[in-house]
Amino acid sequence: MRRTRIDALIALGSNLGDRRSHVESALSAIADLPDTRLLRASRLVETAPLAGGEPNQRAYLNAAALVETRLKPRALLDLLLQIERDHGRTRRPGRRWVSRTLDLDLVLYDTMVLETPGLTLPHPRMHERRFVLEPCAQIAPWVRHPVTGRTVLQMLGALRA
Ligand code: A4P
Ligand code: MG
Repeated sequence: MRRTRIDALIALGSNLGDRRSHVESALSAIADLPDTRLLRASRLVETAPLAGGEPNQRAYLNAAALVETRLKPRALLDLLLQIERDHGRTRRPGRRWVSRTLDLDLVLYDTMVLETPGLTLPHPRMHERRFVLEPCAQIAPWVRHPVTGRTVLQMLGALRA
């Protein structure tokens, strides 16, 4: 056994092309990751695009997945970025919040707090995003933010207030 199993939360989003197929196929790809088991997947939720991004974007389909993994966080993120590329995701430097076939964010990796150029944990904007917290609350409402100590359900409740 290489290392202990860790629970991680992944957020999925798509607003370009066949959104449902991209998100469902990404969930299958996550289930097939090495040393990783898909524990729970949320329903797909349609959400309005964030204001401030590219104008006139289509609505997103968002979802979340809870996995148990033996992969280290950077290895897990690299495989998630590969799944994005496999689904036609392209990036143009300097452009933010543009339409995408697939976005996979590593929201939480157990209680790890990390700030490196390529990976920040927890995801720095998770607590303020309904499109992340709502699907996460379907599958893992009890999971806590390692810095604030608040559960996913409490963070979602704070947005509703
Ligand atoms: N990166 C660092 N930490 C992480 C992490 N924890 N998880 C790095 C994933 N990636 C992480 O990501 C840029 C780089 O962040 C990656 O290469 C990785 O090394 P990106 O996906 O190209 O950036 P982005 O997604 O365009 O920007 P940003 O600010 O991360 O945006 P978000 O937060 O992903 O938001 N509206 C709705 N309704 N639903 C959505 O899903 N998504 C966005 C994008 C905007 N509006 C939306 C939605
Ligand atoms: Mg992203």
